[in-house]
Amino acid sequence: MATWLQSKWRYLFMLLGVQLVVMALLSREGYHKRVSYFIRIFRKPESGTSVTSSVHTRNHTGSDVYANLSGLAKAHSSVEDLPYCPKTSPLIGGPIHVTFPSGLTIKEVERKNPLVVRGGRYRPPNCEARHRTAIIIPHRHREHHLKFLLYYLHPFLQRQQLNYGIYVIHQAGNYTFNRAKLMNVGFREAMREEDWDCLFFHDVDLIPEDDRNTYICDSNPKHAAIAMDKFGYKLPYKMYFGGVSALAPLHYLKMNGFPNNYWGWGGEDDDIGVRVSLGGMFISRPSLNVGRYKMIKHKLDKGNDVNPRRFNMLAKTRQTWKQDGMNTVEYEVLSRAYLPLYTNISVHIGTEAGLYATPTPVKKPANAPAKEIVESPAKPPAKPHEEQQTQKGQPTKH
Ligand code: UD2
Ligand code: MN
Repeated sequence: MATWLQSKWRYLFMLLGVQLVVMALLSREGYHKRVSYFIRIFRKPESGTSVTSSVHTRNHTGSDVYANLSGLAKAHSSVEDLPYCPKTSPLIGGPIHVTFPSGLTIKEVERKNPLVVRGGRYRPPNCEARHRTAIIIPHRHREHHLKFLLYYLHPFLQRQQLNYGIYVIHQAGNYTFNRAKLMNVGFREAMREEDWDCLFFHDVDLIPEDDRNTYICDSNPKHAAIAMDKFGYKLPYKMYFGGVSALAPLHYLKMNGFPNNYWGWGGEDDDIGVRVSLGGMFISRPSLNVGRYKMIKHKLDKGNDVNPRRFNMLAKTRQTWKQDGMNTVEYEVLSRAYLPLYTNISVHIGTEAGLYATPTPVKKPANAPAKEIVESPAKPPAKPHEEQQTQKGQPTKH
């Protein structure tokens, strides 16, 4: 009996030894995430910080967005032998519980998303994704909202088994904000990196509340944010196209992208909606109980005053859409940073008068611009920019 036990122990120790060697090798090969996953299996379940435990709380309005993901790990070393993911992801759980705990940090979001790689990229570890989706987020001075969006969006997209990437398009400087032009920049810069088959144009402050709202494209441009808390979870009007929309690259080019000349708040979303029909397409929508979003409460930002010309401009979309859009967008990328949770592209987009002309004296702030912005010297004019198209930025006519 004793000798039998002894030999059993010997085998167990040998097995453990082999495992340790394998883990050491994997660790050296750079498979840190896989190794730490194995180590986590042997440890007791995480107790969680106050932040995570408050977000983990399940209640009748939905489940924790991270609930279905804890078992995911990189199971295959080579990508070639992966089977396609099922048509409907088994990880989808329906309604998601959304709260905004004050103690959440970006480090915590990173920790919760161990399979997201540099630049905010992800692909399902166990199967080959059927869809490649880029998320384009227009941004300036909303880091607080961005943190919450990343906290919810990463696991939301992982539940849908997508191959995805998150791009934050940061408008440099303090000139009036231009949401639609930033989207055009995001489209070109994202497509330059990867052959995405769908692009989601996403306000930074909108959190999806149901993961059946799949972030893939339809055969027509899709308006995804149709039921928002701020509008009583109803569509405010039929042609509404604001918040979150999804277009395949072909849709985007068919409507000449988005307008570049809406500076300040409002109107650009309706212009985009009109462009969809001018491009010979329809607006598709998910159902009201699925296209649900919570908007983080906020005031109108500094530098994004209501655009008083928006109604006049909207009345002319039929005449202007072919002359202003993706075919005329010009900008200068100031920096591109592949951060752990997203790719940050800082961009100079100029003003109404063009890329480098200053129409009215712009008040320079006393403090330095945001850290990631690198004010690069103007490029020599002889070397044409890939961004700069044949037509120069058109001063808007009023
Ligand atoms: C509505 C629309 C939005 C857009 C806007 C008018 C909803 C939910 N959204 O949003 O899609 O049509 O009206 O322009 O109805 N942003 C910054 N920094 C700024 C200003 C804006 O990052 O200083 C970005 C950010 O992604 C934000 C988005 O632009 O979510 C829209 O701006 P907003 O949130 O101030 O406007 P809102 O909520 O009225
Ligand atoms: Mn908003």
